[in-house]
Amino acid sequence: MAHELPPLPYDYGALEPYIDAETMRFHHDNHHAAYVKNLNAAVEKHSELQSMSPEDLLRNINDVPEDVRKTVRNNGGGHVNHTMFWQIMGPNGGGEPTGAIGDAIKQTFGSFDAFKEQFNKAAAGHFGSGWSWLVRTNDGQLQVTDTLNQDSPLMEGHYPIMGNDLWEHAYYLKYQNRKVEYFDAWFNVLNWDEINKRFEQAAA
Ligand code: MN3
Repeated sequence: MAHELPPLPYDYGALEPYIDAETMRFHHDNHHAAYVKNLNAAVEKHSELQSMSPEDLLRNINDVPEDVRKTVRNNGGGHVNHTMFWQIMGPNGGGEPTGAIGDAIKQTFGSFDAFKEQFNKAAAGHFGSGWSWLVRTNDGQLQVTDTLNQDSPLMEGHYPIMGNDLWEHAYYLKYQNRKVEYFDAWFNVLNWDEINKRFEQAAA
């Protein structure tokens, strides 16, 4: 079964003024679509990969045949990372985290502000393209981390609860070199209900 580009769960302009409609349109319709297309082309060559979810492909990346491993890593990662990215954002988002993830963040980092500072420090300190993450590690801890390119925390056995896209395509049209401004603005579009759902899935 072929992998499919999930529809954006809201209008292109729904995250204005923090993320502009043009960026969202290019990012979803072109960038994410390309990851899906390339992933499908790669798994087409190996029937045993075709029944695997994109998450399972990443969890088992070292078992993926070598001729397509890098393509699956980059494009499977791109597909899974962006699918998460659209879901954890939304209109009327932001504010303090609610529910279980709000409690867990306070417990781990001391306060939401301290967490946000650490998260955005990881984003600002990341060189080149990649992602900044809040993950649940394989031993059950919350941790801020970052990955290169489209690498997924799933490859390390960690569960990505939320992540920000540090590629220039995510912000350059509106923010140009002011990426720290984008990292800060991004917290205003977070959908904490969805992040709570992912926190539950992480523990399951
Ligand atoms: Mn992207």
